Amino acid sequence: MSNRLETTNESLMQAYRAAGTLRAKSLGNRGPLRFDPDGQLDLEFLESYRTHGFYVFENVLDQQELKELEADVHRLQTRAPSSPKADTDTSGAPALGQHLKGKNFGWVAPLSDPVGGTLRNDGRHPVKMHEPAAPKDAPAHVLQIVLGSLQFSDACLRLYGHPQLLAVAAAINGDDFAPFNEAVWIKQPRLGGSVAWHQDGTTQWDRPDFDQDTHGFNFMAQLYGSDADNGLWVLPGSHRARADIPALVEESGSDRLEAAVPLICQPGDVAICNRQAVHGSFANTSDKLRVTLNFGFHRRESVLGAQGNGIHSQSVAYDSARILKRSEMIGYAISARAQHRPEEQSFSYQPLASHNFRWSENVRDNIQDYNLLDLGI
Ligand SMILES: O=C(O)CCC(=O)C(=O)O
Repeated sequence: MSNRLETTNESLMQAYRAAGTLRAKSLGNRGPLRFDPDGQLDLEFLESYRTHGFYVFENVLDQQELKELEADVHRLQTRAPSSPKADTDTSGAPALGQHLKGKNFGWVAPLSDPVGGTLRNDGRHPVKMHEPAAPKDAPAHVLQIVLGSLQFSDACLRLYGHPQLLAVAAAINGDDFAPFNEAVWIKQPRLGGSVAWHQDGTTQWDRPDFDQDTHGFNFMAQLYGSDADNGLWVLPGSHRARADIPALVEESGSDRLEAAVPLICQPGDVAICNRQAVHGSFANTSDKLRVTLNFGFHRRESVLGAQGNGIHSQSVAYDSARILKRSEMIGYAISARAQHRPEEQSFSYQPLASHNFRWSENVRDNIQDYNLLDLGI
């Protein structure tokens, strides 16, 4: 693309970011997690979440938790393979996860969109995003996603056992909620690629009992915050039905979907985003790093008996044994958190009420490749 076109695109993006930020701030779908004196979650957020398809819980993670997550994400980046095909890290030591079956590290060419407009992931990213020119000195690839993150980071494992967030999962998906998957998204400053507009759910749209919560939701915890420059964008209210993304792009005249808004978060805020909402992120041309810790949950009835989508794990029909096995990670996470934060009231996860999953160094090997059992629908 010529320099002149690139400059025009960037100035259109600047206007879009400014307008999107104003729209995002006007939605009012944000606030702290509130509990009554008996420890019951205040459900007032639900109406706003169900209207817009996403909600930002402010100030959920304290400084200590953020520091621990930051240290682990830093270690993940330095211990990851040094490039997509490498089996050593940047220091030449065997890279993290080499012995695993799962392919957990995802790469992207700087500022590119490798998935949009292709048939990858069941074709759920139908339109390619604009790809700004990469800086001349950019590396060939940058790390964009780490999957199965709970086996690589104890801080991520403990975050997964966060009692207040698990209470939110129960409020949305029922006490017997089931896992989806976990990932660390890393949007490198001036290099991070796009994630083309998509709805996550692929398999359950035609269920007779389909509703706005059928494909579950993701928590998106922000390490450094996020905004219109580097954040995820969501099309408010788009979670109620399957969207025609090519038509939306055509109506908008570009990948700058009209009416979409960015997730505006401070460090320690945790958003919830419906997996049916149209969402995506632009290439990160800003100077700001974004790290999002994703972990999602489903209704049990959405996954029980469902055929896996084959995107996150092998496509098989999910039975209750499979769901229980994958849910063990919730048990380990609750235990890991309780040991680290003994002053906190732990979450009691109903499906494991008669089990005792105790986290210790001795069980670390048990969670290797746990994400081969991700529940993707
Ligand atoms: O955080 C991002 O940029 C992309 C996240 C996303 O698309 C997802 O979680 O489905």
